[in-house]
Amino acid sequence: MLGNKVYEFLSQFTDRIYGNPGTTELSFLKGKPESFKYFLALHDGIAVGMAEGYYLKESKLGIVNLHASPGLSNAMGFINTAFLDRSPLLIIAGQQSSKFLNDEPRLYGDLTSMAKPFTKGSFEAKSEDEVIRLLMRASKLALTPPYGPVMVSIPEDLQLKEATRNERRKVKHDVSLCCNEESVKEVVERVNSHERVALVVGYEIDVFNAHDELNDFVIKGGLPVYAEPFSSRAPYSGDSKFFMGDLPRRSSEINNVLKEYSMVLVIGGSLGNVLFPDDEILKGKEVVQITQDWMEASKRPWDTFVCNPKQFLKLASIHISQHKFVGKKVERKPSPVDKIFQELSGVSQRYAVFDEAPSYREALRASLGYRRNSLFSNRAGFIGWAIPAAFGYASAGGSALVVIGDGSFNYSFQALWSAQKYGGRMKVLVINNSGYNSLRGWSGLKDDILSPETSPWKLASSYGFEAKEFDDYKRGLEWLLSDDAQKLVELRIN
Ligand SMILES: Cc1ncc(C[n+]2csc(CCOP(=O)(O)OP(=O)(O)O)c2C)c(N)n1
Repeated sequence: MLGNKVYEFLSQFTDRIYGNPGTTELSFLKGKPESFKYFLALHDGIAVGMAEGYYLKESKLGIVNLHASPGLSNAMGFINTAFLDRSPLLIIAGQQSSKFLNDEPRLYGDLTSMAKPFTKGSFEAKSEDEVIRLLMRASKLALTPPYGPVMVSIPEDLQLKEATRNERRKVKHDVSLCCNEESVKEVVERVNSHERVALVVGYEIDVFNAHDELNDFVIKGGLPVYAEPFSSRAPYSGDSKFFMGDLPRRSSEINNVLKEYSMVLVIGGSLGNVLFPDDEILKGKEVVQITQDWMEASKRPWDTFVCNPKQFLKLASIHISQHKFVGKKVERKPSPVDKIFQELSGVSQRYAVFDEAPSYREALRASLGYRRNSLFSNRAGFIGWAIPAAFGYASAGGSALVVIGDGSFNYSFQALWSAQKYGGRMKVLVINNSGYNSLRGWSGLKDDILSPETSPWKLASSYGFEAKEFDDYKRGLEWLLSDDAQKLVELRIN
């Protein structure tokens, strides 16, 4: 049966799938061997977020199962987020029976068109013999840098048929994105010809595990380091005297921070991912950008080199000359949560922190600092991601701590049901400031619309996820972190 062969194929990447099935996926479930785990999510999008968290822990292809047109369309926000996060996912959606697609029965949809804007590719099998080939194509596409989600739609009747083609080949796929040595030298010569150069680094440093190479380059060059705006993963974990902080959320503020530098070298990230694009970024300045991501590079008006940032840094360290260190730190206003987060300093040595506290991201980073593979958020500005992603991470044996606002909590707390069912070391800290504090702050509106009052700890408890509310933050954090049990603590700040 084709269904068995599909799992045989998938098992070269992973031993699990995250999903939420319906009638059109029942034939897909029939082929599943006992050894292949299926993590049930109580919402289609949440399954995608979980698969992203699994990838963040394991650096392996995350596999998702979604239900035809209702499930795929319901998951779009999460798929778009995985696309912008450059997370490699293989999304397998069930489709109605291949013989009657023309009748457009209930659950039918044009799945390939639906998924197209949010994926690197989307395909639908027309026959049982085509399925494994399409899965092969999709997994290669997902795992080619820049990584991303790819969707394959399989009509439900095909899974139960015998595929006559016998595809036993394993997928061997290596795209290392080598850097041209001459280009690296040319870039470094430009850096050496300037006295004041700022380095802006981003999430690709963590994706490619280039922290040591970056630190070496920074020390040899004596260069100040800034994190890209809204960095989604630790962009730096080196000698902190060189680290000047995270670039702000507004492009005009970024221009202000970087105005004293005559050249900016961007490695492994983006200057374009600002929340408030209120000015042209670095207009007229000499900027050179190294990224593995051709989609990112093609959007920028300055010189871009598409190659592996780890290899770039390795080669660049040979040629960089020492600059007189001059750095201007990014200023940050004190936050009412500073005292809470100071209690968390050091926690990222025990837990990967999933950040979704919109008002407090700078405060959280200031207290935790950056350590490799220990801080995750999404690049899309999407709330509802952190709890599913943290569970996906914990489901693969990682330890995860979610720091989340009460507003964001309400988008996907159903993931706590999966956490409670399947286990995994997972903690949740909810900062409850009575609704959408960030939106109140930016708008100046005190409107009721921006202040939904909820009790996240009660919602978590309803799924059997141990949860409490505390007035005393020290006691609350002590209770949360005193053992390995799954727990949620809610702290109210007003
Ligand atoms: C999917 C999605 N819907 C809506 C928004 C808009 N949004 C941004 S922040 C925010 C409020 C978040 O509230 P909370 O988590 O309590 O954080 P706070 O604003 O209080 O810091 C909303 C609704 C979004 N970013 N993503």
